[in-house]
Amino acid sequence: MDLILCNGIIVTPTEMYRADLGIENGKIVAIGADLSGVLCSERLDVAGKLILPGAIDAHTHLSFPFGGTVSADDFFAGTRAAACGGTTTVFDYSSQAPGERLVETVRRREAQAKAEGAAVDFALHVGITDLSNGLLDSMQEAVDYGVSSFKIYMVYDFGVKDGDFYRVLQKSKETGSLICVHAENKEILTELTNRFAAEGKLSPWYHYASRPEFVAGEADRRAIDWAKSLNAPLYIVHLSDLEGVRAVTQARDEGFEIYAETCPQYLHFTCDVFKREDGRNFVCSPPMKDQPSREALWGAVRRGDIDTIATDHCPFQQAEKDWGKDDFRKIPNGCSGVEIMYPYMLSKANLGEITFPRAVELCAANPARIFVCAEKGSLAVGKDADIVVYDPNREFIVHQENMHSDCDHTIWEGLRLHGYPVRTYSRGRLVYDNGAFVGERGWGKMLKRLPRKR
Ligand code: DUC
Ligand code: ZN
Ligand code: ZN
Repeated sequence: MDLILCNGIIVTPTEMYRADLGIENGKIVAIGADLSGVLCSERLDVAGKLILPGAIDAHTHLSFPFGGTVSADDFFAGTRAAACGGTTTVFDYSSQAPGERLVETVRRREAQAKAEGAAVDFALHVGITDLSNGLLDSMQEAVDYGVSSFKIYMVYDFGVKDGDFYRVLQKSKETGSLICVHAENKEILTELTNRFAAEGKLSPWYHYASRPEFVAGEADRRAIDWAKSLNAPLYIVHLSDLEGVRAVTQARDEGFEIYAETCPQYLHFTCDVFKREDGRNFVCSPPMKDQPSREALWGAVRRGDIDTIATDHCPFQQAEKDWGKDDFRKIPNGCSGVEIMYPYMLSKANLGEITFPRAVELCAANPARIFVCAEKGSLAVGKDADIVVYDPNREFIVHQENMHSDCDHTIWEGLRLHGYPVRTYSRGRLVYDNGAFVGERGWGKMLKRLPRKR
């Protein structure tokens, strides 16, 4: 074997147990109570540490053209940051250009990721923006190529009309794909934005005030109703609000295949951040909501009505955020998160707020299952050796200087974490070691995924 991690505590979605874990040619090849008799090139004693599957961040925007600029992290910088936070697979939301067949979007972004040099493995979802001229039929080509998830934006200039969303949902059933939706009511948020602007109310607080709870909740309910009417699966991205939690929970109780993702920023912050002097740095869509929503999200995380944690990682440089210092409409929407997701959730586990198996389920096993990444997301023989060694006793305070993104600030500045990853392996290769990125540009491969079972 190439490497044996000995004496660690293995964490799966259902249990934690002491074992040795062996790696060969990038795969997990053995898990056993005692592998001390097995020949290997390197043996690492990880007593007192947890051995976890690498996380999967199913929601990032790398090199994303948005808000008059491009997000700060390209495929290399974003995946370097991911590796240093124990995330070994990222999904990028790649947007279809007008008139582009969806498989062309995939090929274009795959080439871009290759040129920029991803440091860990990645997969793509495609944001559908144009359904003219038979482009709906091109969903099948993308699925055949290995991309079996698409996104619909109910907001933004590039969002699609309700009827097109409905057609995509219907087509997803035929193609074995999963539709992810950014649900907010565009008409209402535009009306509120214009009203506040006319009244000269342009501070970052009005980003939230123009997109309050009901703007997301109403759209969540509508999207879920359409999926229910077609009996099509639906995945709600970045769920942020109490009404949305209720809608998801109810639909699931009724037996519908509705999945929900939330992000650390909605679990940790409330809309109060928009009153801060640096409130513009927190502007993302949907915005963080009030305390009852935050509590509802934690409740759903604990009882299993939220399936995944992802980040919506889409950072912009301080100078770009400053464009909207006096006018929230000019702030590029998005924040950093990819490096902090797993440490944040694991720290919550370490503090007893959720269990370690639940953190692993939310951050690794569930995204692998929902988005059909058969080789990822769990510690089992035959899986890719995407592994995190976690020290539950290491205290860590987030500072811009100890992060690995190309962005020049972080909304997580000063966050105190209890426990932190000390090593990350991507397909058996060490990519992060005790504070330092030790991986390589271009190591990451694109995952081609199978369609979902129909
Ligand atoms: N929301 C953001 O904040 N940034 C990127 C796209 C999105 O929907
Ligand atoms: Zn979104
Ligand atoms: Zn997003």
